[in-house]
Amino acid sequence: MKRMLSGIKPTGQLHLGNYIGALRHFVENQEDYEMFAFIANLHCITVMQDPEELRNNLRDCVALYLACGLDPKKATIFLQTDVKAHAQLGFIACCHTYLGELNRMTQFKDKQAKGETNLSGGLYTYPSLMAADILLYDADYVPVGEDQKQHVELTRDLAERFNHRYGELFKVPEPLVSKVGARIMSLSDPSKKMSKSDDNDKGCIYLLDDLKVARKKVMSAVTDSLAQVKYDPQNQPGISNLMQIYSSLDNNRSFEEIEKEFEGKGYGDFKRAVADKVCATLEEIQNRYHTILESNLIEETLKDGAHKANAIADAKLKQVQQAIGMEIIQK
Ligand code: AQP
Repeated sequence: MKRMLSGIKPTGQLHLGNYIGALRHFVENQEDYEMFAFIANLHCITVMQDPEELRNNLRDCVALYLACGLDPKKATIFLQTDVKAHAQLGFIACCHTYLGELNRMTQFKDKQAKGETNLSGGLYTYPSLMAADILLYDADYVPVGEDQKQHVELTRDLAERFNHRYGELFKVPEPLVSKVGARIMSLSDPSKKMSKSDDNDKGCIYLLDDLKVARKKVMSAVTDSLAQVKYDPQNQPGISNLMQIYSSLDNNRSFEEIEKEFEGKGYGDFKRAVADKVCATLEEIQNRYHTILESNLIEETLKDGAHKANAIADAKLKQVQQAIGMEIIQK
């Protein structure tokens, strides 16, 4: 069975972009692949976190993985820090990454360009850690949103570099980026990605948003004055973004079908239909989330997941350290 790995960093509350671009694919893929889904709690401290908030976000992130449909019997769900090999291989990967490569990573460049100050060394080198996350498990595929594709490409380069220098060590993974929903945009500014760290809350629908609040965010989403429901990201970015959301939450219905459904209707009708779909999805997830919080499924899932992940990651780390010549005694 082919192996797949992906993670989400709990830098805030998970949002609809995380669900559409990543989580729903984890859930679909757990049926056909050996799925590893982790919570990237090392990556999330690359930007300053409030400890209390982080603890809550971590718990919510695991609960939401489960509430969205990840099944601990089918997928290995674990916390990154419960598997120490991530940090260890992360450092080794960092030592094999060129500064030029890190300088080209757009996520860091974007934050720099926005004039953000006090950016950490961890944020700069995080693509190397992400490469280690993937390579430890010899993942065949990595389902990601569009923004993370560049990091998977760096991972491929690093895998090939290691294999060339030390002999066959790693599988070269493929990024899996879905055609629809790989980049859900902010509802209040469709030129920007929907993001946990967006200062403007109105643009981002959180999976745990109150349903009335979520509905209001959709109803006040920025559109245009062309008065036609048409998929045209260039000229109608707001409407096209809502169409991506609508299609993703309705079995990936084609844009042509959606255009036909709303031919001659106003934006109000279309937004109401999108809001209905969003609220139905959120309601289902939230109901399961509350049940999960009252059980001990979170603890059980993480314990079991860490056990399974450690067995694979430790063996791979040992193999790498031996190949590099970092160990004296061959255990
Ligand atoms: N807007 C999005 N549309 C589609 N996919 C998205 N993803 C994130 N935002 C969108 C995908 O979700 C997975 C987990 O991402 P992450 O939380 O680890 O990191 P991120 O991409 O940096 O997400 P945010 O929300 O923008 O976080 P902050 O604000 O902390 O930087 C990835 O597969 C990602 O592609």
